[in-house]
Amino acid sequence: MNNNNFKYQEISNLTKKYIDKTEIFDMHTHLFPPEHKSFYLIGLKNVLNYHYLIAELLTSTDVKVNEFNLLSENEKASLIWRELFQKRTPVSEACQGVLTILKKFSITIANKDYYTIDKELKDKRYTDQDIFIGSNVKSIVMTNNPFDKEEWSLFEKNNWDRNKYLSSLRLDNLFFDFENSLKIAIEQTSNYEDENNTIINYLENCYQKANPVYAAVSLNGKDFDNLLNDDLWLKILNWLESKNLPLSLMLGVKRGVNKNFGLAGDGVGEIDLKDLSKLCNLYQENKFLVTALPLNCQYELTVLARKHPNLKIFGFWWFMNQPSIIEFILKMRIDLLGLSFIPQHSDARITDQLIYKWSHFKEILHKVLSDYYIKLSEKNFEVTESLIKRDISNLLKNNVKKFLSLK
Ligand code: RAT
Ligand code: ZN
Repeated sequence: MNNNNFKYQEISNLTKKYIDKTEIFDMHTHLFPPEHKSFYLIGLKNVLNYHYLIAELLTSTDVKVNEFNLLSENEKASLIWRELFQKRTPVSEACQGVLTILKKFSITIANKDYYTIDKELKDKRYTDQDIFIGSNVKSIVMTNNPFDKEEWSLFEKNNWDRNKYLSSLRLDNLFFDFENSLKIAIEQTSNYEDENNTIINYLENCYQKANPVYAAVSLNGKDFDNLLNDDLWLKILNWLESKNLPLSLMLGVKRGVNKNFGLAGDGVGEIDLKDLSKLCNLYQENKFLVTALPLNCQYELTVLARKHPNLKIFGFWWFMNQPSIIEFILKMRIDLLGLSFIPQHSDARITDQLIYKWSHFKEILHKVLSDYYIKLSEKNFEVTESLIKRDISNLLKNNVKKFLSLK
């Protein structure tokens, strides 16, 4: 090995070392603590019943959605295993995720059916804490819907770890179910003012109970119009500013592209990012976390993040979370923004998924980041161990914590 090759190998090794070692702050998940029993999801049955896999099953096999819906959760998991992992080659990102999880638990799968594998995995008796440690995730942000009473009852309990499971206020219901949202707000607040102030008073109550680190909405173009022009949203944005809470915008979803598929039936919608720029200009004291679903708006979004200091890009959302897309867009983000964005979130719905969502991403981050360091080194810029450590800490936790004003 010549001197340069030796140096490059060292850079690659150090990059890997700190990517593996750095504790992650996962800023968007759908996870809940084990104490919130009916919402806590763990184990192979749930991993296989992931809506990404259900959509794949219903579009790549002869299984009919009506028949599928009649099955028990175990029967569904067994069918998904048979159809996608035994009869077909599990190359999709969602399928490979399942394999990564099983490998992490040293479970061999050849010629085994779902029930056998499930029993072997259950025998490991692992907890959420084991998964957090195994994937090096220190804390996660949940998605908490204040307009779902049963889900929200989590905040009536005090027996769970609030430092590990942080809260975010998910406000989608205000768009698609305003009447019921208002009803809940009226029920839960004592003195009724007008509609909009009642919602704000309720959000204030929720804030006191849950201590959220941001509020969030997923939007299509039409909803974005509302956000810009609606009186209620003007009030919400002012309230968020007063609390120093960012608003997370998950842009470009089209709900119910195939309504028969339920949760697995959402797709990609339209979004005009000129509206995002308008929002950032109109509300300069508000902070916006933004991720977008359409591939064709990623470049414009990255450019906007260079123009608006109150806009922070995060993660590879949903259909964007595929290795080929991640590698390409991650490089574009670095080329335009340096290392000043939030590169990933897991979107995990089942606790075990933290394992694969993060390990798959880390593999790409290692490859991409090492290449940048090698290029810098070729230009006589000294890439030291402490620099690598600092950058990776920023990418995996500090950038997001700083934007959320967390210690
Ligand atoms: O990626 C997903 O699991 C989607 O179903 C959505 O939950 C999305 O992440 C969202 O938060 O709306
Ligand atoms: Zn999500």
